[in-house]
Amino acid sequence: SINYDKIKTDAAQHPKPQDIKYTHGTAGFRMKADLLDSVVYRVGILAGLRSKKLDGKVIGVMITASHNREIDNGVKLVDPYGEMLHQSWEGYAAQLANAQTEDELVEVIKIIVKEFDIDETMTSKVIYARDTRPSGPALVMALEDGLRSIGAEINDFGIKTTPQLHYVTCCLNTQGTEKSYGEPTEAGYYKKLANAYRRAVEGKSRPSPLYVDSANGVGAIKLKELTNYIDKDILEVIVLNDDIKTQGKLNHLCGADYVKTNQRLPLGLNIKAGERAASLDGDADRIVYYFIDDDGTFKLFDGDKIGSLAGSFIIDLVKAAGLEGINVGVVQTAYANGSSTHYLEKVMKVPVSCVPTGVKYLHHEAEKFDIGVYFEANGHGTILFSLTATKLIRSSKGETPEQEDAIERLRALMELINQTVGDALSDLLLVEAILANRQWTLKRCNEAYKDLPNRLVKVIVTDRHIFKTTNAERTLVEPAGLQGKIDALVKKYKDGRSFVRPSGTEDVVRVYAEAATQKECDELAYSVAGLVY
Ligand code: NG1
Ligand code: ZN
Repeated sequence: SINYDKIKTDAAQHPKPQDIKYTHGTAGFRMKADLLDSVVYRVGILAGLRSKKLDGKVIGVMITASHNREIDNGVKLVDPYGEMLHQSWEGYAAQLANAQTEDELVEVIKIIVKEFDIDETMTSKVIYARDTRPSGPALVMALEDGLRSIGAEINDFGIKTTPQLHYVTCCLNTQGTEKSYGEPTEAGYYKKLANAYRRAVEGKSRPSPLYVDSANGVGAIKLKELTNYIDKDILEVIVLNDDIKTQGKLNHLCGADYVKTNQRLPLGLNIKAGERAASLDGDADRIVYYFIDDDGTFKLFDGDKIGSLAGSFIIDLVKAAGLEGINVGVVQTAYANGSSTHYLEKVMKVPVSCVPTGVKYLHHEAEKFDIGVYFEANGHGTILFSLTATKLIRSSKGETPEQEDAIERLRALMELINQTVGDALSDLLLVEAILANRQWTLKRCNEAYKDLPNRLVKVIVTDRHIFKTTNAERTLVEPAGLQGKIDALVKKYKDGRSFVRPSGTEDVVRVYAEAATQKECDELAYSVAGLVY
């Protein structure tokens, strides 16, 4: 059972700094790395408790700050099938992190044990990984101390992408069941994706080379590893921004977030007209594509575009397979470009739902469809196949060679897509597979719809917690009266849309605006920001 004296002694080695209030946001805990030691130690304890509660199922812990600065870091828990930590535990995670003394910490642990009726004698198993940040190794040591304090079995998965950790966690917990997700190793991950890719593009000619900006992060090494499993005749990837050694380079003027926010090429990548490239983020769970148009302009193909491309491809395959009974839906957040929503609903006739920001909301909503496609505009997303759809696709036999071919492509896509979480490497293969199947250039894909000009601005406020939203974050309920003022501004602009919400990962309020022209959209964004400030 739990040794509370040991916890008190161990915890004293990882004291909580005074005067800091930790918040558990959409991505777990995230802040400057030098403030995270006590938090990560305690997350180790939390992971052990969570595993005990779930009868010894394996819990994942990822140490990363994704697209944020190199000096930041973060920690998040992964539930047994790759989902984010269950919501009912988030409040306790924050309480654990904020317990000031060792005695208070033990009190919170006892509350958690009682609240969730945890069997203290149950074994607990935890697997963890980290990205390439220099602060990673020290934080892993703090995590291991926490895991030892609670007596968990530990499994160091090393330097990995976030989605690789989600994959392996899910594999470990589904081994030998009907939901078995794959071989629980890094090599198993590459083999699964590579085989699926080969099947998905069978008989199709290879797309032109893809340049990849890997943000000088973990994605660089893992993408190179993945391409070693794939024949050069079917995929040619040129990995750039792969310097994970030089300090200060991670996400600096490059990576998916930089490209999406600034709508320009990253440093270190000079593509020419007609060429296409993609950028990963610091833990390789986001990807955005782009190309240079014939007139030399930069064209972004972001998460909305990828989601729409994937959604329409899957719908066509389902039809071609004669499996119309399978319903396909798309899930977006308020940040989805208005044109993408219009295209999906009005042109593709697909049901589209809008949910609050955060993977857990998107994921849960996508589970309501037989095939649920979800992508955030920033490039984080995946596609979920329900158990019913999976079984149907696996067992169906086409009546014609065309039907059989479509069914086989769907089977390959089910394997290709990392269904545990958005995965830049898996999504990269998905986009490449669609390009090969359609025999389209990215420019051709981009013609499906034209993005409305948009602007996202950060506003630093004294207290972002006073901003409360409803209607999937599109409407402010507090501070009272503010929404009315925003509405009045929006009304002045053709195709105008704007909303304000507090960030779940940074100490800022975000303002988003869209309008018919970039000038009007910027004007709208900055006047709404003026109201918030
Ligand atoms: P916040 O900081 O809550 O806006 C950001 C992203 C989310 C998601 C999370 C988790 C935007 C506008 N927001 O959330 O989409 O990716 O980080 O990393 O991009
Ligand atoms: Zn990320």
